[in-house]
Amino acid sequence: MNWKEIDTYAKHWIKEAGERIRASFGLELTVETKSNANDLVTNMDKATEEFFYEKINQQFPEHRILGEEGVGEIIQDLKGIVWIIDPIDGTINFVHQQRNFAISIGIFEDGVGKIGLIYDVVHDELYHSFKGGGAFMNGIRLPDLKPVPVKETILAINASWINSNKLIPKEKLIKLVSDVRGTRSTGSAALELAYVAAGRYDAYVTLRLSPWDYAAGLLLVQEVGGAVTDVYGNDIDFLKKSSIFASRPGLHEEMIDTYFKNE
Ligand code: 2AM
Ligand code: CA
Repeated sequence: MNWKEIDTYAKHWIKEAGERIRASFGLELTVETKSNANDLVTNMDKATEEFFYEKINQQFPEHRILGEEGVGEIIQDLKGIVWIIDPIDGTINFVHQQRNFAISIGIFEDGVGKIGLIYDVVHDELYHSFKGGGAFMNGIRLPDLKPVPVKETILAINASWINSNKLIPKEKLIKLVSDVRGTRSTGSAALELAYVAAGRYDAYVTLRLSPWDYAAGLLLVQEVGGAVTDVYGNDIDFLKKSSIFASRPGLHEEMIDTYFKNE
């Protein structure tokens, strides 16, 4: 398998897709809802996923695609090469802000993550990782993550999880947000994970994400020595929805034991 070639095409296509999204800002957007009134999808989500499908299918017909908008075939295993794609992660931000969204692509071989790509379209920042080869932002290598104590942590968390969730007692999350130095919420899981990889956030916790939201970000964070599991410390199954906890090394165990595990 020529991974250098796959990597070059993937980077080229993600930039081209971003260019198309930027060009769409002047045009009228069609917004529809999916599972609920806050679950948005636009014509650009669909067009962008179709763009990747056509490019990948033409260049690498044996590769498969697991995409949020369901353009590829139904995927029930990760045999061979699978591209896990979120054409626009942070669709609410895309619709309301025209920023703080990203294209997210994780490329896997027989279930092993090889390439992670997250493109912050508006800021023209491309986060990229290659298994064993490091992680980069616009070609600049991201240094390995060093531990920080909880009291110095910038934690990315969406406030709605503190209000109600099925996995962690509310009181524990309230204690966590008061113990850390500060909390942030960006509204794009892919960007939040990219920021953990870049050291801008020290940890990110969320209680329900789909594979296309976290696949690329998980690879980026792991490539710089960070840890990514579910909130109880279990490995992630890339075919399932999951809670996600990503953080600097060291911090991971402490936060799970103190704030997430049910006694
Ligand atoms: P999306 O914009 O691609 O839908 C927002 O906090 C983050 O969570 C975004 O990355 C968003 O992805 C994702 N998200 C929103 N609703 C979700 C749901 N019901 N299940 C899984 N992920 C969701
Ligand atoms: Ca999406």
